[in-house]
Amino acid sequence: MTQPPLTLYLAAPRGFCAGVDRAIKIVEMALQKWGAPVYVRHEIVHNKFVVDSLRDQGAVFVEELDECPDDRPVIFSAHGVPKAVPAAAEKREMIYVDATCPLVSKVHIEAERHAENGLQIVMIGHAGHPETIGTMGQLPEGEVLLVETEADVATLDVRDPNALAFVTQTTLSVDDTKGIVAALQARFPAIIGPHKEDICYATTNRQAAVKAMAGKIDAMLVVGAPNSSNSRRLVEVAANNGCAYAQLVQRATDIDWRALEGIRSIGITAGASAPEVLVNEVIDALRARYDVTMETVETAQENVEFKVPRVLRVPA
Ligand code: 2E7
Ligand code: F3S
Repeated sequence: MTQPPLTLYLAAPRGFCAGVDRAIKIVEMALQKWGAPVYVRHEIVHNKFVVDSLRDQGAVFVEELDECPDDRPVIFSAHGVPKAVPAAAEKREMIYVDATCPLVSKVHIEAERHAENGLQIVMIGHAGHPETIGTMGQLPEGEVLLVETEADVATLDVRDPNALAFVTQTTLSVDDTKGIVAALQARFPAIIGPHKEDICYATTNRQAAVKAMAGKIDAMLVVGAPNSSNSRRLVEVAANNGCAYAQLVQRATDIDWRALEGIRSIGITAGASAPEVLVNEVIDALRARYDVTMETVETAQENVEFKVPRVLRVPA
């Protein structure tokens, strides 16, 4: 039986970023150094496949430090943690390793520096997301105000409109954030911020690749988890840029084949926490049903690498 033709556009860059790579390696190194169990506070990155495979190697995932025993090492996830978390680990004399992405640590330092200069901070981010909780938790409660939308800017109750700075989550929509930053600058002309925002290179590049293909595809599949902020943004970017059907899939079994009926072209990308094996699984599933012609849509090349500590340092 002949299969219907399908042009598959593969986004590049896609999938793992340097911060994810580093965080996973830190867990693997900790398991090698200390043996199982090694505790990990929060999913090291938001991907079930990654978490399950580390769990198989002896990692134990918990949400709070209280759930860890004093005498086993604990790793903090790539998304970052409030200052209170390492402080509590130190008080309990625990061994801990911080796998926070260096680009998130940079934002933490930025926020602290602004506060030292007497500025109140506005964080653009998603309420309840661990990165937002971690960044806001670098400073005492009330020092960081959260805005999620342009509408939130209008109702912000600040201490002094002339002593403000903003920081952002690293995985936001580039386009939505532009609007929020513009609204902040319009209401508070003296507000200080980074050159544009704190959205990281990986988020920016993955969104740009999706944008470049969104107008020419009938459907878009984003490989990623429902709790992965950057992956969900990729679905939105596709939908907002002319793609009629954009769906997040954790793996091939999530594909809704009925929804794909009649399509002639499809785009595939993956969030920063989604391993390439899952992308290949999705491609194989498409190949089983269609006569696939593949094209890569490359909008940037990435060569970012973050050093993994050679020896995991135990805090003094
Ligand atoms: C850390 C940071 O684990 P993710 O899906 O996280 P998000 O923040 O997108 O939900 O992706 C990797 C990652 C991205 N940002 C890890 Cl701060
Ligand atoms: Fe870091 Fe950006 Fe990845 S903040 S963990 S490089 S998505």
